[in-house]
Amino acid sequence: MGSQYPESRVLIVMTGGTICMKSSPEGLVPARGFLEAGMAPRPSFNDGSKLACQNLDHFMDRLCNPLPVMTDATTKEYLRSFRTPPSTYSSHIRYTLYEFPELLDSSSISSAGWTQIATTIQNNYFLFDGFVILHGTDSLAYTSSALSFMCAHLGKPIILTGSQASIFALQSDAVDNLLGALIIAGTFMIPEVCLFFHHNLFRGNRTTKVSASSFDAFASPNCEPLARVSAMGATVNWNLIRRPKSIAKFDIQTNLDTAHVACLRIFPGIKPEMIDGVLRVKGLRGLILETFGAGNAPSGEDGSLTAVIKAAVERGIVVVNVSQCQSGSVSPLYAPATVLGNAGVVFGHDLTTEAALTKLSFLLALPGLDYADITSQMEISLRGEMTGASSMQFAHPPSELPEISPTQQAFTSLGYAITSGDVDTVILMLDGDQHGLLRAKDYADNTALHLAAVGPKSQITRELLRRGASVHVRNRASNTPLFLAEQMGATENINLLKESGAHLHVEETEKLERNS
Ligand code: ASN
Repeated sequence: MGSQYPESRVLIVMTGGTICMKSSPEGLVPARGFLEAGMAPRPSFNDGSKLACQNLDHFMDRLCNPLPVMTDATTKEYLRSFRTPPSTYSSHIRYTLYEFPELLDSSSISSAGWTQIATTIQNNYFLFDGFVILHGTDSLAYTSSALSFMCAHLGKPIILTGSQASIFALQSDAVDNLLGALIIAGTFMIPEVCLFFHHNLFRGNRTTKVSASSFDAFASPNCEPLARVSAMGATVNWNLIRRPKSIAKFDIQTNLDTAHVACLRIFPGIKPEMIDGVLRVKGLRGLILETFGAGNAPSGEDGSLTAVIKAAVERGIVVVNVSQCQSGSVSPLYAPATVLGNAGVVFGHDLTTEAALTKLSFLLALPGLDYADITSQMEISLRGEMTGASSMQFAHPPSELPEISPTQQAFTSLGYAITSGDVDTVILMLDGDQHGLLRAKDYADNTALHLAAVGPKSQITRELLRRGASVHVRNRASNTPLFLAEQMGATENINLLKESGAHLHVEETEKLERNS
């Protein structure tokens, strides 16, 4: 069935969770066949169209940069794809679903499961525009946080979601959550690990599960949602979206060291021996301490509680202070928090426990970091997981920033400077940018990077990439900046774009071959 609208491509990865569960004598358990039984029969997930590219060999031939670990199985999965009807954004989302060999209740997820998810994304990174991970809600905030640290130089959306009731239940949040995640992943170039739930798109490493039964089960208490979905469509808060700003390709760090990190909640009456017991677990390398309010803990009789913590720090254990409160931050505001700081405890600012635990596991797994490197990295934001320390105590309420639409005049001037190779003017305009010029598009949906890719100065391409311009955005003809550069033979731009993770789509390679 033909359509006037373009298609984007999304890979859905099914790890398990209530969303795919069915009843069993033991209670709800994950069930296989989600694509055929849960999605394909629903018109909102399937417009009945066939995939244009039917032949496996043909498809494999046309793949650009196939990764060596790309498996036939994954490609066959891709060929079993379905397409949504056109969205509000005048495009279809074509998707397929890869089901993990073992589907989990997410309470059993582990570092190995996170590695499996990250590896699946890496193996298929070049084939899809975005990724949706279906996962149980119990540990969803942990997995979202872990993946955010594991994915470096991410250029495409990874959206995790699940549901509180199964897609096979009469009353369920499954369709809304999955459809919302799918449309956002296939429509908006949000290069972050996100969690979509109950109409909100959150930064994954800011989330926490707040309800065991409500459909409104997740919150992101210290960070506004990145986007909200309403009857009018999605409103993206582009001012909050982080973009990779280094010229580097997408990469993953696997095997987080969760085995040597613990988490302990302080309570009135806690004894030094209890804390010491945890701190002396064989091989322990890190402890997340959930303290009262702004980071306070009892110091114990004659400072005995502080003493056991100080001794552990001296043994090289990284102890991180996070608050038991849902929102706000730990800081040396009160004496007890300062005492902990003086004992060598790291201030975790407004990190959630989930983010603190996974971040520390991530840093402990990174090769070549010593104690000082790890503690200093714990105090700074790596993936937007914490608010800057200085804005903590007297933060103004977040302003209602309107979505900034660039004036056509500003973009036209920028386009002129790019095409005439006027590096100074381009830098001046980007430095003083009030219009969202990196995302702005011309009449043919070309971004500044599309124009620079065929412009006379590769330095301009570099400046745009350094500021976070996306290499994956396509213009109206469905072409990326790399395709335009290849078409022109602009070698320096081609190299720069590839170094930043750009790759060609199957159709683009075919077009280049036809025209050569
Ligand atoms: N126990 C389920 C899980 O996390 C809960 C859910 O998905 N709503 O897998």
